[in-house]
Amino acid sequence: MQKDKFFKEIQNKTHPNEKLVSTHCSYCGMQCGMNLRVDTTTNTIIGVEPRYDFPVNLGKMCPKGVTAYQQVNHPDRIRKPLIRRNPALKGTLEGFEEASWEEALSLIVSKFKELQGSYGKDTLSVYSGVSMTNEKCYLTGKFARVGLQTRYIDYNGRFCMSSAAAGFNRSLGIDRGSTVPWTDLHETDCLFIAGSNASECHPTSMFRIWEVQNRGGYLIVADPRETPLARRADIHLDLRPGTDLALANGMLHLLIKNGHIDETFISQHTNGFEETKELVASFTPEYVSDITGIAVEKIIRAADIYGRAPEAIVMFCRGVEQQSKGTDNVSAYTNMALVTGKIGRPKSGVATFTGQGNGQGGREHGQKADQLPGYRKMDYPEHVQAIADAWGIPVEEMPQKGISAYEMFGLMLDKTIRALYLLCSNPAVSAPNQNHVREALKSLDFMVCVDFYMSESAEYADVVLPTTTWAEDDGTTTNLEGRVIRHRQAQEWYAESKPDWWIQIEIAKRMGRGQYFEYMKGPADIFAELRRVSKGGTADYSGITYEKIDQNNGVFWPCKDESDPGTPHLFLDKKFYHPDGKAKICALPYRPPAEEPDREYPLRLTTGRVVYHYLSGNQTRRIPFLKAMYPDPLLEVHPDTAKKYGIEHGERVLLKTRRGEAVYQVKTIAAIRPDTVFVAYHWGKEESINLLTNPALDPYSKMPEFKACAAQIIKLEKGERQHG
Ligand SMILES: Nc1nc2c(c(=O)[nH]1)N[C@H]1C(S)=C(S)[C@@H](COP(=O)(O)OP(=O)(O)OC[C@H]3O[C@@H](n4cnc5c(=O)[nH]c(N)nc54)[C@H](O)[C@@H]3O)O[C@H]1N2
Ligand SMILES: Nc1nc2c(c(=O)[nH]1)N[C@H]1C(S)=C(S)[C@@H](COP(=O)(O)OP(=O)(O)OC[C@H]3O[C@@H](n4cnc5c(=O)[nH]c(N)nc54)[C@H](O)[C@@H]3O)O[C@H]1N2
Ligand code: SF4
Ligand SMILES: [Mo]
Repeated sequence: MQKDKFFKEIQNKTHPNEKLVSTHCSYCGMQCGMNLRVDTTTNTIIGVEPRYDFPVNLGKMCPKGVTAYQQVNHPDRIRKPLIRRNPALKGTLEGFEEASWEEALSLIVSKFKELQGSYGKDTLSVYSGVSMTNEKCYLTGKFARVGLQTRYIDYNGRFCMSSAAAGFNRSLGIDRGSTVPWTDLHETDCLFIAGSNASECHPTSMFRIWEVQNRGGYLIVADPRETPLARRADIHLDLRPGTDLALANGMLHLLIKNGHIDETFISQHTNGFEETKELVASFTPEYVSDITGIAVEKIIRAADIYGRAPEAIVMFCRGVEQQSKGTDNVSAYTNMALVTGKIGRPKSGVATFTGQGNGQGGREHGQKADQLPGYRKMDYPEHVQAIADAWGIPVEEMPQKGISAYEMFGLMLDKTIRALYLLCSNPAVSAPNQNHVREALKSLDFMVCVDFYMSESAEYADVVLPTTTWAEDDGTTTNLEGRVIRHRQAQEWYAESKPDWWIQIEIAKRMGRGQYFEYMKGPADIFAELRRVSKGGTADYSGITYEKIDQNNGVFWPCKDESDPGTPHLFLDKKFYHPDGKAKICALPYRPPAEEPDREYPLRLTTGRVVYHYLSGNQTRRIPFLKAMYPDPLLEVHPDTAKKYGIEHGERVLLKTRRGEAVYQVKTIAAIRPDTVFVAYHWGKEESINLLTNPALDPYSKMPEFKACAAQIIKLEKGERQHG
């Protein structure tokens, strides 16, 4: 209480020429509350302080968050639209000249019209991202389908949340990343966390996780690396990359065998148990140990602890989802909660750590190839009709569904897609199998890139449009709990940059579709439309208003009318979102990763993140502190493995897979399995680990297998490629 009073007092203390603007961090799904400090004499952002009054982070922030404000007035900001006058320089940052908005927009629209005239409407494509507000994400889907009238739109969440989405939809009939609010985490008795490096990727969750143990509860972690989270765990299930499905089935086998299941819950609220029970009968601890490499005793103990815990939450992240069976992994771990009935009540449930700032909201409102706002699905004619009606277009005008992000690059190469409008993503770093992706971008007849910095992807563009950062616009995001929150404009639009929604409205107008894009009040009008259009969908935002968000520190969807307080806990009424109200327990046979180690490529390569950088690194590699802390990518190798290859800590070696190779400096580290190596993916060009990754796609989510492929290390001769 005293702390509350203290923070209330200091929170509003500012310097004489300073105001605080209450908003949220630009980076991960935690969406930590922060105040931007604004100098009122110059009206510029000069710093940040954490917000103690936001219940998710309670005043905590990580190294990215406390330096995020430095993006806003960074000298690398693009100031004016850029047009590449010399197309021969494609693939470089050369050949761009500054232009007026009028000239840039006219050029874009004339090219789009010309290409559509020759090759049909679907020759255009849109590839977007979810570092944007709900307002922008929603508008981007409408911009593609109504403004440009193309079927080809997909987004970077395909590489992020798509397996969680597909798994949750299949198991629970709804895709909200967490069934409980984050304020439940520290009150549970057991956290079972698979494939998450929360200590580096969702750092402000950690105080809740430690609190579970402080209260006498348990932490179980499944990860091939001994992350800080794994090191503090009661049990570290140190599995081989790509073997989660065997582990999850093994947990189920033991929960059933030990009588830790809830038969009443299973019979009243689920389908599929008998079939699943039969399937997991063969997943004995010995069999699971053979596949995963985890000691038998650890498997038994983990199942026992989870089974006995009165309340427990199963959590996971990209470690299990970015596999060619990511969807199955999600459903298989969700099975644990369903057979034990530890779901649909406070302090028990399942949760994925949503990745990007608006990774949740951005996947609900129509940026996905097969989905429309409110989480409507294009497979259902009545859903398509509902949105066509809401948008006021004849249903015949609604484009067909498109295809997934990685598959779009194939269509660029075969010239089905000839133009790309890229925003809020940097696929020339973040997509798998880079050699293929870069070739595809290069093959385009025309490409627009919208960003506030030049990026590796902008090098392939014909026109680059400068946009505003998160701190220069109003709007909402939906955090990893499903809580809709507000971002506020703290500074005027930088130089000549414009928000993504402004640009899309201008292009739509010039494409002759202006009547569908009338938003006098900008984000507020777009949000009003989003609310209306989402009504009746699974992700129903119709009862959420800006005022209600302000009054309640956010509102959880679904929220069906203005008197509805929102839904922090899902399924309290034990009603799941399938038509019969039941959840699905899924029988999922084990299958190995798409590529297993062999004599030529004997190691398992897995990829991910470090605390100091964010995604493709385009935002964080420019922040002096973050760059100084982690300047270059490192290849993590177990000391025994290093010895076997005759390589030493600090040495530069060649890492190679069937798709590509790159030179990395070695970091020997005992906290990784000897059969596994790890590289973070925040760097581009010849340092990009995605030159090596496997684009094998999950059949349901179309998620690439970023987390497991076969690799070899080649020692370099003295002097050979020693300088990166
Ligand atoms: N610092 C930082 N934080 C971030 C981000 C960032 O770029 N930097 N990005 C944000 C985004 S968009 C995302 S999606 C999240 C990602 O957050 P996380 O998923 O937590 O991060 P990753 O490093 O991709 O992978 C997580 C863990 O999976 C483990 N792993 C690898 N292979 C396997 C496997 O086969 N099975 C299991 N069980 N584990 C495996 C890795 O060793 C790693 O510790 O982070 C968000 N937060
Ligand atoms: N090997 C490997 N590859 C991976 C992963 C992995 O674990 N391993 N993880 C995958 C995951 S989970 C993700 S989320 C993806 C992310 O990969 P990307 O989508 O490439 O991620 P970002 O670096 O966020 O790219 C965003 C770009 O948009 C800009 N930007 C930021 N905000 C805005 C905005 O509001 N508007 C516009 N127009 N631009 C903006 C930024 O400056 C940046 O250049 O990478 C995936 N790739
Ligand atoms: S934990 Fe995520 S939201 Fe919070 S400060 Fe760090 S990057 Fe920002
Ligand atoms: Mo992500």
